[in-house]
Amino acid sequence: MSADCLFCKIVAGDIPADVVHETETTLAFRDIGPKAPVHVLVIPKEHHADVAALALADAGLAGEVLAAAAAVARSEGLLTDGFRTIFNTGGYGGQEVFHVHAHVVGGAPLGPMLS
Ligand code: D5M
Repeated sequence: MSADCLFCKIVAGDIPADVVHETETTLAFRDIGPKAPVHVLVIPKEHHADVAALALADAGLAGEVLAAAAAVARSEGLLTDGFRTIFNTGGYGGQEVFHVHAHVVGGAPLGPMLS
């Protein structure tokens, strides 16, 4: 746990979240400002700043985050028409919360990747 981390506070239950999926090591909850009909964030409960740091520190846990993202896509009904999984990383990547999270977005056509 990182003291000033928003998502660590969600894991700890200190800040409420609309949780849609949970495993021993991961948590998934709806984004507070959804950019699509379905917009869920999937995080490891353990604090890692971004996906690059997570993959270097614990590739197995990175895989568990991806498996949780796929489980969310299935439970949210996104597997038939498709969805997008995004890890914003660092300043140029547009990352605002420095606890690694996968955005799982779908429920409508999303257009070209970088638009
Ligand atoms: O995305 C960070 C995302 O985190 C952004 O889409 C808003 C979301 N966010 C911020 N605070 C909350 C809370 N409290 N609940 C749910 N979602 C939240 P990034 O990739 O870092 O730019």
